[in-house]
This record gives sequence, structure tokens and C-alpha cells, in this order.
Amino acid sequence: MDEHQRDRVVGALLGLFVGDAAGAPSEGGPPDPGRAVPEPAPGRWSYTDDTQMALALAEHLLEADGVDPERLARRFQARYEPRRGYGYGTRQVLAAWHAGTPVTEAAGALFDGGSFGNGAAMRVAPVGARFHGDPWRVRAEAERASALTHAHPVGVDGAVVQALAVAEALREHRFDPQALAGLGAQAATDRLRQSRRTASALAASAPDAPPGRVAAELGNDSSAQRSVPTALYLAATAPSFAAGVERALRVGGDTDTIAAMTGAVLGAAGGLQAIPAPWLEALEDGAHGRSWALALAHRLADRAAADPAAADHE
Ligand code: F2R
Ligand code: MG
Ligand code: MG
Repeated sequence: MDEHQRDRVVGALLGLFVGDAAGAPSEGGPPDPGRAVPEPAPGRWSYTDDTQMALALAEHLLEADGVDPERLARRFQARYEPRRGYGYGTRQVLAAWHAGTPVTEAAGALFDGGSFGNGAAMRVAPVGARFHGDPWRVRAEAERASALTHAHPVGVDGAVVQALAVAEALREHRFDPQALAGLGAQAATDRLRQSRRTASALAASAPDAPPGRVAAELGNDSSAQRSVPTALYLAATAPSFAAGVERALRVGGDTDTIAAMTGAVLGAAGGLQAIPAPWLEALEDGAHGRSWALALAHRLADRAAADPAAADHE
């Protein structure tokens, strides 16, 4: 793995962080073609559950060779800060673990068949970055990392597709409409296959569709099937990292999460250098802020570089 690929591992993680922090203030708002990225005052962009869980997952991938559900659950618990705005289902799972429910049993008790929320997809980029040389491994590890909180097949499928998109962007140094179309065969559920097909068709016919149309046709809510394809459409059609994240904010709804997923794919394609420097400077930098994320990302790149499968893709 060369220096450029290492930079793209770092870009995937920091791209997620930047997208989440830039999108957090507008989460829940309507589509708005005039919405701008917040003023990038140094240290002022706070992250939410998307980044907190992604950093916990990255930490876990450095302590274990692959996803170990018991240890990953303990990482999520150790890093949990309620003020970061976690989804209802994930909060229930964390409470059940705290009460002593076995870690692999809590998620199945939610929503009559498990959650299809986007909480597994929003945090999964470190898996795609770490195992990018081996798509089969990406799939298997993403499934294990997701099922802990999201037992519904669509919740897991959204995370698998998002992780594969990050891995592909990192390997190929781009993520375009052709790559989006190619991901279709990777979706395991009818719901994700269909919504990904709609995203692919929109990327081909209207790569610059207005935010209201993107929200109406692809979705902007916190379900996996109505947010992962939206993020991938935006990543596949964006002329730059900045434009992709700004468009994600304009789509409205679950803006922190859609921008986090768009940012992870665009960061994986373009590396850290593709992210505007003032946006990186704007990230909060407390105990587990920007410096911590950068250090983790570099260590993740070291791990990925030591993987024989990564060498096959240089
Ligand atoms: N929670 C939020 N945002 C609201 C609060 C933010 C506010 N600014 C604050 O400061 O407090 N955002 C985060 O939640 C999303 C990820 O959600 P996750 O972790 O997947 O949670 P959950 O609850 O499992 O799923 C989300 C919703 O989807 C619906 N749903 C899921 N499965 C369902 C099923 N089987 N049947 C019916 N509905 C289902 C529910 O409405 C869930 O609550 C991200 O946006 C993250 O940023
Ligand atoms: Mg969030
Ligand atoms: Mg969100």
C-alpha cells in the first residue's frame, strides 16, 4: 500500500467526521437549495453519535484482528455520551447491555424484528478502510459490526453496501456512477437493491438533481434504505468533497448522517487532501476529537498496509 492509499484511509475516517459535524446543525430540517456549510470557526464543529461510534469501531479494529462482538459492545459503551444524539433503538440496545442482556441478544428485541435504521451504516467506514483489499472480508466484518445494534436485514445491508463503497473508492481512487451501478449486485435485500437501482438511475439521468427531488426520490430519513442510496448518489455525482457534503446538507432530513456517509466515500476516494483545510481545522479537538481521530486513522492505515490483500490492489 503506497502513501496515497494510506492518505485515503485517513480521508475516509476524517471525511466521515467532517460530514457529521458539518451536517449536525441542520439535522431534521427540510430540503433547502440555499443551505450552506456552517462557518468553519476553528474547533467549533461538534460531532454526534455517527463519529463517536465510528471512532469506537476504529479503536476496536486496532485492538482485535476482526470484529469481536463482545469487545466491540464494550467499546461502544465506554465511549457513549448521551449528549451526542443517539438514535432511539441504539439507546435501547446500550441500556439493555448495561442491564446485563448478552451483547448479541439485545438488538433482536427492538421494533419487531430489529432496527433498519442507518446507525450501522453511518459508523461502518473504518471497516471498509481497514479491509479494503478484500471485499469478502469487508462484507463479513461489516455484518458482524452491524448486527450488534441492527438486527433487521435492511439495517445490516445498508452498512454492508456503505462499507463496500468506501473500500471501492479507496482502492480505485474514485467513486463514480459506474461504481454505484456496480454495487447493485452486492445488496442482499430487495429493499436496498431497489433503492440503490433508483439512485443509480438518477445518477445517470440527473447527476445534479435539486435537493427536493433527491429527498423525494431517494429519501432523507434515518432508515438505511432511504439514506444510504442518497449518500452514494451524492458521492458518485459530486465534483469535489466540498460540493458533495454541501449537497448532503441541502437534501435536509438526516443531514449529519447522509453527509457523514457521503464524506466517508469522498474522503476514501480523494484522501485527506481533498477535504478543505478550514473544515478540518473546524473540528472539535477535545479528548476524542480531531487529533484523536487523525491518530486513529493513521494507525488504521498502518494495519491496512500490513494486510497482504491490500498489496494486491496497489
Ligand atoms: N437520533 C438522531 N437524531 C435525533 C436527535 C438529534 C438531536 N439533535 C439531539 O441532539 O438529540 N440521530 C442519530 O440517529 C440516527 C441513527 O439511528 P439508529 O442508531 O439506527 O437508531 P434506530 O432508532 O435503531 O433507527 C432510527 C429510526 O428508524 C426507524 N426504524 C428503524 N427500524 C424500524 C423498524 N423495524 N420499524 C419501524 N421503524 C423503524 C425508527 O423511527 C428509529 O428510531 C442517525 O441519524 C444518527 O445521527
Ligand atoms: Mg448523528
Ligand atoms: Mg443523523
